[in-house]
Amino acid sequence: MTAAGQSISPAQAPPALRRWVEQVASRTRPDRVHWCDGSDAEYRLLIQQMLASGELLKLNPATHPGCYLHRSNPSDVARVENLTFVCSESREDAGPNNNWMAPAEAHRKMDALFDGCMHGRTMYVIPYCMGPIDSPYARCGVEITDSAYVAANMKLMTRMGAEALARIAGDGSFVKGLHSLGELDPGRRFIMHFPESLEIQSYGSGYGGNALLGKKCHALRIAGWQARQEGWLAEHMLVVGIENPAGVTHYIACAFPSACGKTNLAMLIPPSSMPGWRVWTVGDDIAWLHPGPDGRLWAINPEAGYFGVVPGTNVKTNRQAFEMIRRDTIFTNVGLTADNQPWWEGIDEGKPAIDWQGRPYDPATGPAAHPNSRFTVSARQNPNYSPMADAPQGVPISALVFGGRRSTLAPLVFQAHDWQHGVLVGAAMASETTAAATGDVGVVRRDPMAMKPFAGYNFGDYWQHWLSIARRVPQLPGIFHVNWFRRDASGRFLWPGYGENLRVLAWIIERCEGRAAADETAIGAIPRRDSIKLAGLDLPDATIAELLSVDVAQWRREADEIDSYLAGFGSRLPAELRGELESLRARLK
Ligand code: GTP
Ligand code: SPV
Ligand code: MN
Repeated sequence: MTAAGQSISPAQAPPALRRWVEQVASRTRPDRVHWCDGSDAEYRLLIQQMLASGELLKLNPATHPGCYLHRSNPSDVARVENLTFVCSESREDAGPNNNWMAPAEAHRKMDALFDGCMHGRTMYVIPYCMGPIDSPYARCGVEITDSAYVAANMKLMTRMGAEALARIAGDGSFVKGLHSLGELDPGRRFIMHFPESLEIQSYGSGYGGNALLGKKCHALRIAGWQARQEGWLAEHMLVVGIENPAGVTHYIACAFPSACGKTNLAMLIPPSSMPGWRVWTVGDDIAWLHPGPDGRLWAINPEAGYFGVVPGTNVKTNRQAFEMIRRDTIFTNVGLTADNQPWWEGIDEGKPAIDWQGRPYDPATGPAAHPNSRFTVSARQNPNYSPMADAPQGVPISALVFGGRRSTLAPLVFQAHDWQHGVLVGAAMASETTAAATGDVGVVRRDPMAMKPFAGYNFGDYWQHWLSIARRVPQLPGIFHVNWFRRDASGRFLWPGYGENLRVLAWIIERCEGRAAADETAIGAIPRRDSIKLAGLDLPDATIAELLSVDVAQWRREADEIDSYLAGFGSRLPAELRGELESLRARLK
């Protein structure tokens, strides 16, 4: 069976792929099979079909050309961490940080769910490449899905179609991702990972990281497993180039938990009081980091688009992102104005008429846009897309930055003493939960390296792997920790954030160049007041002092909590990390 309009034929696929597609089709029994070629014409066709079926609504073409709204089922608006499983042969390999199910049991469960589930639907076969097509670090996969929305999003988010298929034929292996919307019933929803057989199976959700399998499922959970075996890292990190007024560009990679500012930092606009500085986006969510031939750590962005948080985006916080999503963008779960423009909390213009569920807007029934509403847009629409973003070898990394959303405790910025201490700083990260996943919002939880939801194996082994990077990379990047989210007693943010974050990044880069001054504290090196560029920023001295202070009594309690968290990993916890924690405690005495 083939569908009209497709321009690649199954005959071009390697036999292993053809066989798998046939097996899936005979289990799921779709009415049609469409092999995606990744062309613009195919994208337009998908859009037309979704407009006809009601899966998409066309937004005001005068103000938002090429923009569409998709409304999710209201029970399907975020990642579902409690329904996400790592199905390794051994439970210990998945670790206490993952839900685990035995592979045989998971396959039985999923086979039953997939049985006949695509009857009446089209099955899309989506070959995709994570990373530049010609990069030695790129990896391919194929997602089979019965969702046209997933196919259209994959076109924007990955290098999808004929070129990926050609690379798969050459590579000889690929990640097999099988996805069905099913009944969108939270009681029949599972996101399963089989790292040993490079398989992902996802049923019952059409949302983001649950359904776009190239993203978190492949590029973090499965790739992370492979990275450990092969000596590299797959991380929940943005990658950005910071160009100073002398024209020197440093690349940094930052791990912040979901909805904690990666896209915004990756697209940062320098404040007017920092003339000559420029920021270049390489990636906004995921980095694959490899020891390079020159002894440095190099990064590629496996993705080709952004699935970004909409609320809070406005001309002041991020004009660049705001302009980028005025054309050729798919919006998911935003509200609408009376003249059919997208509307969200924090847009700072217009008025909502319809909420994200399609009801007349009523503030009593909640926000107009869902707090986890998103835009999907091709990275090529970003005016500051780095010319190095498509480089096959990636970019060399000068600094790694961890960060969380902490209203207290964590200072604006500090630097780890060395790599091993930096691994502890990452492992000890904690952050207030956000709407990016189902569950409570605003509760502090441990989120090591911003990977709690995404590490596809035991965190104990993961930290050991991080420690081993020190032996593989002679010129290690510096490791830092930032916090843009400190609040005062009345709940207001102490730090203005967004573009002003460049002041902190400038200090980080100057530390890496050995130029900026710092005071050593128990937790790490903190900027001297005069070594951080504060000119043009109207912040009271007392606020700066508070942002750069270390409350030793509070940190002692934090060290106790870190201790009991790390103890949960038992014998898999690396001895070096335990030693680092003991050193931290000694410094806090
Ligand atoms: P994921 O896509 O879920 O991984 O999120 P992300 O880390 O890319 O977060 P994003 O940049 O989309 O920001 C999430 C929310 O935090 C948005 O509502 C932003 O407006 C807000 N935000 C981003 N940066 C800052 C900042 O520096 N300060 C403050 N106060 N808020 C910020
Ligand atoms: C995140 O939650 O970290 C995201 C969005 O980037 S999702 O694609 O749903 O994972
Ligand atoms: Mn993310």
